[in-house]
Amino acid sequence: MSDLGGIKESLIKGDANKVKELVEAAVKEKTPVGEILNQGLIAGMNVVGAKFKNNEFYVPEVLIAARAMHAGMDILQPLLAESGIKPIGKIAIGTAKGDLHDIGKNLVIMMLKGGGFEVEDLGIDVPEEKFVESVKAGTQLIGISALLTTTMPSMKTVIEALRAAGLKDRVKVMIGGAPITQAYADEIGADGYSPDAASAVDKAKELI
Ligand code: B1M
Repeated sequence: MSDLGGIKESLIKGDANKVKELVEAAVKEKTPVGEILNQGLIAGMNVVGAKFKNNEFYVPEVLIAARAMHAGMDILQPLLAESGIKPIGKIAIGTAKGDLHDIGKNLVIMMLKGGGFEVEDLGIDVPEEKFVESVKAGTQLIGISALLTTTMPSMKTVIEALRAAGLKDRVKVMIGGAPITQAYADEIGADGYSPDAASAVDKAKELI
């Protein structure tokens, strides 16, 4: 029998080799891919998210767990495409134009992937045109991360560009980053704000 609990626990511990080994074994035993994903990898990442929220885990533990999740996802990804399991939604995330900070953005991406979303990483210093293109290609939620007070205004530019392209009612915009607040999100017309990577998953589920 597949050790889905073992996958979950190894992911929480950040043991990428063990996660890979157990996911491979589960696939060999013909365990449905959705079960491996939901009861193994996503279940583990949910615990990591909760521990991060409660300050029981810090950034390094989350990054190590995320690496373990990737080790499992690398095996499941081609099988997921074949099995027709649909992700919860499609999200594109980038760091605001002019901003090179990406540690927080990468954490948010890891957590969203762990939460069952398909995530496109648009990278750092992302101009508004790139967000617009991604919405044209079917993205349902745009995520923008900013760490500098000087790059915060470019989040508003993205929202304006989406409006100008007539796409704003097709997509939700979520923002985050150390200097960002709910008040700022309200001010620029963003649909959501989340203070940390774990809450970003809840917010994305609420918005999509
Ligand atoms: Co920079 N930097 N930095 N920096 N840097 C800060 C942000 C700063 C606060 C340091 C300081 O002065 N005390 C300051 C900003 C001041 C301000 O604007 N108020 C600053 C500055 C000034 C600069 C430069 C201008 C320095 C210079 O060159 N003179 C320069 C700017 C470069 C640029 O972007 N154009 C610069 C450069 C750099 C490095 C390249 C050296 C490096 C970045 C490396 C990298 O990211 N690959 C760096 C770093 C590491 C920092 C600090 C030390 C750490 C940032 C970080 O990664 N935090 C930072 C000081 C600090 O915070 N102590 C600082 C950890 C990360 C997990 O947290 O990103 O907040 P955070 O993400 C959180 C939440 O905010 C949230 O979830 C994450 C996890 O919980 N979240 C989201 C983030 N994005 C989200 C998106 C969401 C939802 C939630 O939805 C879409």
